[in-house]
Amino acid sequence: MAVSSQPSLTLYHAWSSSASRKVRLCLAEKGLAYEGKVLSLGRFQHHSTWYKELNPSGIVPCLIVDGLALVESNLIDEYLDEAFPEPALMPDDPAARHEVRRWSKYVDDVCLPAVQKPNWTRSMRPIAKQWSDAELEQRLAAIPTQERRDLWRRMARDPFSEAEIDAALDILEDMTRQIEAYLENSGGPWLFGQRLTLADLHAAPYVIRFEEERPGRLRPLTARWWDALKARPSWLTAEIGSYDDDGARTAAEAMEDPA
Ligand SMILES: N[C@@H](CCC(=O)N[C@@H](CS)C(=O)NCC(=O)O)C(=O)O
Repeated sequence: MAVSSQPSLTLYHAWSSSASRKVRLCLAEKGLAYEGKVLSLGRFQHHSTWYKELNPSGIVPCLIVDGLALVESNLIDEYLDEAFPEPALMPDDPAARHEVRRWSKYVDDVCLPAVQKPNWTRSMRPIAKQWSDAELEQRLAAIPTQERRDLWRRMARDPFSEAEIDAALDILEDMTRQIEAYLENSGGPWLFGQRLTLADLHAAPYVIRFEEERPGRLRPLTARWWDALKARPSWLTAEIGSYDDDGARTAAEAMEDPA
């Protein structure tokens, strides 16, 4: 529930973006009200000049707190946990806090690049393959990093092979094995025991995509954890939809570029 002293929060996000979903889940668990602004990655809104003034990396999400732009989903969620301490989404023990941060970094460093392969093949490839060479070069010039320019170039001209997508899904499967080990170790119901933490929320967007791509493969403790996560009110509030539905939704709801 929003309290009257709450600063104004505006989230620039994309419905199907895993990093955006992490922040929407955290906002929902904290019961924070915010204004959501949906960006269309297919329309390149995140690479427009006005958006790069908010987030120079040209990626989503970006949370504006009383005019200050916060970027990087892990860091945004840690900010939210510090600024709005109830309910706490980090463990009390410093070693466990370190481990949550390590997990969040692993998810961002390893699982995000992996999930992009099936995701972008589904959503961005149909758009990017239609660009002429001139249009492609013009779009690439607006992208701040070589890594992302490479990704968009691949979507336009050299799509991921089935073997590459399969290898990416293997990486996500390995993540689910690690989740099982955490649950065995902590005794559940959450990765770090009795308290739901950012570790659970940060894994969720990658588990949903793994489940969509390779259904029915979660191990027993992970399957129970997954059901419990999806049963939380935050799942509905954060509007975590199916990947394909999110695409249609974006087309209908993406914001207008500011004049
Ligand atoms: N480390 C960043 C990753 C953000 C990120 O890569 N977002 C993706 C969507 S999940 C994006 O905006 N991609 C657009 C692009 O690369 O053009 C975070 O966690 O915020």
